Amino acid sequence: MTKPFFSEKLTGLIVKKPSNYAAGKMAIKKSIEHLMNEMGPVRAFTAINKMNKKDGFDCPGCAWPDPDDKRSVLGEYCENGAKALAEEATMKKVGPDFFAQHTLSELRQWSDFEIGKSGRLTSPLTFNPDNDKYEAISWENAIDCIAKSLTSLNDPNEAVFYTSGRSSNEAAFLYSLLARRLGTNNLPDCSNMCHESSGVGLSETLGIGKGSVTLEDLHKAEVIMIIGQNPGTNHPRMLTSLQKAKKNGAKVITINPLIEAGLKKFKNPQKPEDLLGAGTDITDVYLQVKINQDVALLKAIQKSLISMDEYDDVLDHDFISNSTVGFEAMQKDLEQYQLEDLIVSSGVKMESFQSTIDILKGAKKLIICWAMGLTQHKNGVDNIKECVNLLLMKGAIGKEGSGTCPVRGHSNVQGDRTVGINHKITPGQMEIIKNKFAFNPPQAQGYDVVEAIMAMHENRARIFMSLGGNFICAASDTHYTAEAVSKCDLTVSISTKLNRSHLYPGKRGLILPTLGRSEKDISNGKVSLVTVENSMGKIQPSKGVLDPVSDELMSEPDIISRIGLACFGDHQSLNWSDYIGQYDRIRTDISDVIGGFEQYNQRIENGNEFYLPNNARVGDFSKLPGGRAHFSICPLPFHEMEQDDFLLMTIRSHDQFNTTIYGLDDRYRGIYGERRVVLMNQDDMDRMQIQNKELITLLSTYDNVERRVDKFYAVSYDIPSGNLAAYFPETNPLIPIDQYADKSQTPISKSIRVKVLKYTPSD
Ligand SMILES: Nc1nc2c(c(=O)[nH]1)N[C@H]1C(S)=C(S)[C@@H](COP(=O)(O)OP(=O)(O)OC[C@H]3O[C@@H](n4cnc5c(=O)[nH]c(N)nc54)[C@H](O)[C@@H]3O)O[C@H]1N2
Ligand SMILES: Nc1nc2c(c(=O)[nH]1)N[C@H]1C(S)=C(S)[C@@H](COP(=O)(O)OP(=O)(O)OC[C@H]3O[C@@H](n4cnc5c(=O)[nH]c(N)nc54)[C@H](O)[C@@H]3O)O[C@H]1N2
Ligand SMILES: [Mo]
Repeated sequence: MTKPFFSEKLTGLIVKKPSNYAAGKMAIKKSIEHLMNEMGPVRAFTAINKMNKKDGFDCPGCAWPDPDDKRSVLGEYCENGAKALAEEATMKKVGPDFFAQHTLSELRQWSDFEIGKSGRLTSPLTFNPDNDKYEAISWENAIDCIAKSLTSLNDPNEAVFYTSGRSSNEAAFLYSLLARRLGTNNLPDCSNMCHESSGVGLSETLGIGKGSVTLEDLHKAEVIMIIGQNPGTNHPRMLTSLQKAKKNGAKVITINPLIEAGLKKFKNPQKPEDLLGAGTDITDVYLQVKINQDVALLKAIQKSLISMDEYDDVLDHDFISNSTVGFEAMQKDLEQYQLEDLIVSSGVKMESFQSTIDILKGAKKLIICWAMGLTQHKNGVDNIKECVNLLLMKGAIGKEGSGTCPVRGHSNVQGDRTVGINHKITPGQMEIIKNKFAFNPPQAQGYDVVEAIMAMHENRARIFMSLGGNFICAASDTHYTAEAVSKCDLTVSISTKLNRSHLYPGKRGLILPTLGRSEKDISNGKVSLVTVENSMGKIQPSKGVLDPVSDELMSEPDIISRIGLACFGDHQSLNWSDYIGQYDRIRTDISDVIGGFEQYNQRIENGNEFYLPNNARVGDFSKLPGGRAHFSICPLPFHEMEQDDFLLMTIRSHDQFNTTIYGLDDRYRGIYGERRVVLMNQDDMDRMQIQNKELITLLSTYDNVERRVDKFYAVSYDIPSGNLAAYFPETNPLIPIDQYADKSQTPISKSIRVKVLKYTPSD
């Protein structure tokens, strides 16, 4: 049997009643606890007061926008923002002395919580296979080694350049330039595992892979649908916007297999009346859909609205005929389905369905928000297109208070893509790069995450660089992925904190420690600023305020410039040394090659921010075939299930940021002290004679290959029968590398077919 990848240590499960609201006093208590434990009072106070402020730094957590106008004097942050800051700006350190004491084999036995909590990386490190330890290396030698390895490849496509979404626009732009100057578009990034399905679905239907709404739109909407998203944990500041929208009269419809606390009620920690009183109800109608039955439900909604339109003014016919194509075909396709069948498949109650229709029929301003509950399925792209269908029927695109709102994950994942991190080639882009920098950029599409892993496994790729992230844990098929990465000749990880991916280096392995966003990035005696793009397409400056945890840290843009310089030297048209410590020059070059960034430096002066152009926001579909927005025909999803098969969704607890584990509680769901937990329906447990808190094994079988994770507590929970939920990344070994969404290749992290077995300890 394969050795377990993640530590199977049990940490002491306590189950309480799930919370029926989010935030409140406990959120304040937890924020203070995390800040104090990691940073101490002075550092914590200095930083938290500047987070998400115009003269400060952007929160290193999620990508939810800050208000355009007034920012709260109490601070524009939430509990999980405070945790993200505490985790990054901790005073704990892992320097060469730490690595002298621990071999990698030993560290692999630690839990991810223990690895992460060990502290910040302080010095460049190189892996010594003779003693199985990391040892200090100078910056000069590390960069020299990288440059020599990159430039001596037989084929530039043997190098892979992964990006996580924390990096600034400046760093990401240089990184994409480095890859292309080398000659490859192998630029996989975390969005391949995240909102890629949104990007593909939205581009094909609306001509832009981003959302169309602003915060102001959200405040003006009549109806907001929140599908497959858990904002109470993952985008807590969204609840403030929802509270405002509700105050303005908006109705909220939620579609989710779990009843998430933050979608029930919000007690705004910044409002005394909320802390003492009842708080704000968020959801008006809660549709407890079965996993991956959103297409069935959305079709049922569309069918009902179309049938009512015969008598009432339900659809926006002017918009449909002037701005869209494909409505008749879609309407015709819907005829093959029976309304009742769709509703039964979706699993929602008839009464709630009816209330949904009552709300939607008269509504003119509709926004649909979504996240991973829609994107991480085999039909992830269709899920998005079905949302677009509904919006288009209602004419709810390109007008105030309406539109698409894919809620992004990492704080700058959207900006990284905008400035060039893309394995796909956008038409004309390579030509612009060629003209500006006088080299021939690669014309072939590069690898995304799944393709990069396969290429490394098959020795077609042999250098793996990562700008942030924890690739091995975040990707699927963990054992296969770890094996793939370890096969490389060289792995390079530009990181703030130690994580499990560092424990699986290639034949040579380098860790380059970098500044976090909260830290001062000083060059020539001045603190530099960088820029980021939030989930709604606004560019804003970010400037760190804390003293760096170590003198040896180098900023991300400087590391990349130095690698570029060591690889290619300076040339008139691409002068890497010009970029070092001079980010305004990077921005000038971005403005020359990326649309929408004209006068970049001027427009961010004095803390100013600006929106990028967005065709869907203004209802301009001229770039799409036929010059109109597109309705789509999407089949119902199909899962080949045996009687005792379940669909498993892998989700985030309240105490984690992706693979970074802040703590062991999932407070809103009433789970404390333990992450090895599977939420299960009581009827299913009865049928299988599984006791509450009994240990189980999850087994996934695809193409006759068995993958398993052992020793998880089954916990009785309000979840549809046949569905399971467990935390990522501990369950990622269950997802086969080749099971991903059509077109976007996003792994099927939210609908893994598994069997539940009683756990039997092996000797
Ligand atoms: N604190 C914190 N903040 C974060 C993150 C974090 O880990 N911690 N991660 C960041 C990142 S990178 C991202 S992408 C976002 C992720 O934000 P979310 O997408 O909110 O994160 P998940 O925990 O994956 O939750 C998915 C939600 O979808 C629901 N769901 C699962 N399957 C289905 C389905 O088939 N249909 C429907 N309708 N719902 C379904 C789940 O019950 C859950 O409520 O958050 C970002 N913000
Ligand atoms: N099963 C399952 N798998 C999933 C998901 C899921 O829902 N289910 N979600 C997917 C999603 S949505 C995403 S976005 C991916 C996330 O994938 P990644 O982005 O690769 O993973 P993270 O856990 O966010 O990366 C954390 C690491 O980034 C480094 N880091 C943090 N801040 C910085 C910084 O400022 N600079 C640098 N250079 N490094 C930094 C630290 O070393 C930290 O350990 O995971 C995906 N994987
Ligand atoms: Mo994400």
